[in-house]
Amino acid sequence: MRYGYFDDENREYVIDHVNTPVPWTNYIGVNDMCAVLSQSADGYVFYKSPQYHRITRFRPNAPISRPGHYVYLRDDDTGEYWSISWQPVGKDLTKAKYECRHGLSYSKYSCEYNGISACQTIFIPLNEPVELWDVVLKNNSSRPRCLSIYSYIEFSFHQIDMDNQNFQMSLYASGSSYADGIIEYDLYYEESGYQWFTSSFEPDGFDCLRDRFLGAYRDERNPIAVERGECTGSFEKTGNHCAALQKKLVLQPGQDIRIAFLLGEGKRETAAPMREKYSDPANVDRAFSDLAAFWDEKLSKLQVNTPNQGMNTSLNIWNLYQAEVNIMFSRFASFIEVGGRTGLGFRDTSQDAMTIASSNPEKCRQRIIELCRGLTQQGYGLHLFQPEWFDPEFQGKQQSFKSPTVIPTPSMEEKVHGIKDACSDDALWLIAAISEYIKETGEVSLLDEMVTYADGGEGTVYQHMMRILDFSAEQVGATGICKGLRADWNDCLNLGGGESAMVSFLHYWALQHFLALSRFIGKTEEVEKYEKMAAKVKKACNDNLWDGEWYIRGITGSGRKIGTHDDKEGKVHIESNAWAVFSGVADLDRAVKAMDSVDKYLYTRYGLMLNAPSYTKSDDEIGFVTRVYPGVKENGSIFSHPNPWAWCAEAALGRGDRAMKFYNALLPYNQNDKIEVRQSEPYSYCQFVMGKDHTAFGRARHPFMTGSGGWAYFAATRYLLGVRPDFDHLIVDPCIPKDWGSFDVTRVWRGAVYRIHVENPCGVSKGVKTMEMDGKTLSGWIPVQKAGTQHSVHVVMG
Ligand code: IFM
Repeated sequence: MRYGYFDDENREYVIDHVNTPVPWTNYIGVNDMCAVLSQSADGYVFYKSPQYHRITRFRPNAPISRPGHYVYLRDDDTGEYWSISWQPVGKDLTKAKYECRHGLSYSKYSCEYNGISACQTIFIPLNEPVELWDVVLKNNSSRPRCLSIYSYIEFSFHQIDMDNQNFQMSLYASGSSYADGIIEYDLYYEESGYQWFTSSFEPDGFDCLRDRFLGAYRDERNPIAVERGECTGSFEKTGNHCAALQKKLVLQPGQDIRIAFLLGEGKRETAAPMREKYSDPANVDRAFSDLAAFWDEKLSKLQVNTPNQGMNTSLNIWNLYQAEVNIMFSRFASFIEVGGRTGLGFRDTSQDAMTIASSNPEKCRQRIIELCRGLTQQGYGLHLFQPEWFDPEFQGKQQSFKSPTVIPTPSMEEKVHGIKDACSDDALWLIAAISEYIKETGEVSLLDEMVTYADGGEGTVYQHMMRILDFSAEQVGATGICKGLRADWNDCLNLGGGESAMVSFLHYWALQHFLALSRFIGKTEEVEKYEKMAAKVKKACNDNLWDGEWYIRGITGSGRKIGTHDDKEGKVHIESNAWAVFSGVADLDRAVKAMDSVDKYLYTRYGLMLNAPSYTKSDDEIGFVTRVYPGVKENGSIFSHPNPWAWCAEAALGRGDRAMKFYNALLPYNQNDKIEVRQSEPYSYCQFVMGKDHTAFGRARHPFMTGSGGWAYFAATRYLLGVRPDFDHLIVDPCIPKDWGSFDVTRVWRGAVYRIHVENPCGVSKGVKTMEMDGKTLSGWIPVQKAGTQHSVHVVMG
């Protein structure tokens, strides 16, 4: 069963059955302001921080997602009313036609009902903190129609804790007012606690008080003001506030009208110029096309054309979009993560940064510096921190968007908790992010940039990298394998003083990145030192972690191996095996066996399970994972994020058919017509899909806010299609299914465009026989070309 389809030409996902099993969301905004909105326009918007500066309210975890950013229409001749998005009025879908198009940073809601067609496009211009609703109404009937149109949003207390738990002050410190077509909302105790709402028309009515607009014992489904056809003109100091503006219209047969609504950050003085600007539809169109150009630029860095249509749509549009949304809005704004946290998760941000190096090098660099500042002198990263804590620009200042009365500046002890808080993998990911950034941009000088440590002192970026590698070398258990500490990548595997196989493999991978970089810049002393470290890590791994057919997952504090052939539960794990192979620790024989075991024990038609069989008995030596229901999240679900690690491992083995089998199983696109099982958005990877040990096997949960989109993009483009930059050349080394005859990749790298056509006449998975650029033979790779130039590359596999 399907609820929509991919419209690649418009780069939209079209939901033509809007009653999806769960809300299907989109992210609006690319800068400081961001709205998370569903296919029914339910959702919320925040400015900079979903935790401290929420603008509109959202009632989380409710049976129906409410409220949202709604437009109501009323037939003033009959009194009948509906909304442009299907919800909140929720008209009978057999009588009204609804559609939602989720595009790149905008959503378009449309309906046809009762002879009136209406469309509401919501977007946020590139550099202005204002949410625009571009509304078009048309009378398709043969008689003049008297209509009323109403906007509706509900304002939120800015701090999410106050909004959800304690209203005893906020409720009496929030106020609204109306003047000259502009509603202003304020939080009296905040210096900069203002928002406004306005429209391109002179309103015929308004309400600023939620309860006056909705009416007692009613909700967004049936507001009394809409039912009666008159707003009440309410506003007040104290209470719950909304922005309802009403306009009465007469539309002649065939006539249409275009209206703008605007929700903005700041005092009412900032509203008037915005109102004037966006009352001109040409400016609305310009802002919308600027947004499209912003995405054109990003997506154009890499476009593919392969025999796998799902892969094309996903890589060309949705995976990169998901990765960019993650890097923009961290992981804390969705319908699941409802803004309860702000800040950077060290490991997540490092990986996110790595995966968008090609489309967003500036952001990647910014994150690298922020993460370096979040690294301690000892070499571990702060698991969760606010970049502002360590940003010289913010020193001694409150974040301007926070309430000065409530958020204290944290002390050093509050910021840096010591090693007890450290996760064993966090900082290792940063090494790869730095290396990929330099490969992408060629900016080797980044390594010499001085950056502070979180707990004082400073060093170059290169020195930060060495501290990270040294920390992992020091923090080892009796066997020489890295300690698990609070957790490794798997938050629920809490091995403490025990050892994590995955982290030692990761350490080896990070060392390979560092060594390649050090060789490139001629740091012989460091090369010598870290080559020795790498050899030691490799030996420790191969001496201690091999179980005969696969690699174990770790060793508990009491010395018990987990993930062995003797285990009845948690026998095989994806992380250790994929990383043993992808990192280069495993020799060919072991690598083949390990990945065959992954296929044998973990493969399902919806992707690879994280571990199998799931744990059913609690065991605190292993960690919280054993207290999670079988088949759910970290306990035996199809956790999306590590799946691409297995594709990379298969690519390293040259097994393109197996890699593509894994890839296709997880691909959300391939579940577009299985929504009765998947339930969630088919245009976004979800954090996890219920595993075989759960009754809801195949049900996906937690869209967008997961590193899976970024990793899928990174793995598929760089290791399956095989186009990846090195420090001074571009590599083309595909690993594809044998039945692919050819494919194309257009890659922009360091300002030059490479149109790469790969042919596979002999039906192989791996191996490049010849490579030519602009008619000249190349010796295995593509040297850097001048920025601004265009090149045709012809690759023959065999
Ligand atoms: O690796 C973590 C991530 O940091 C947060 N979400 C869950 C993942 C696996 O535990």
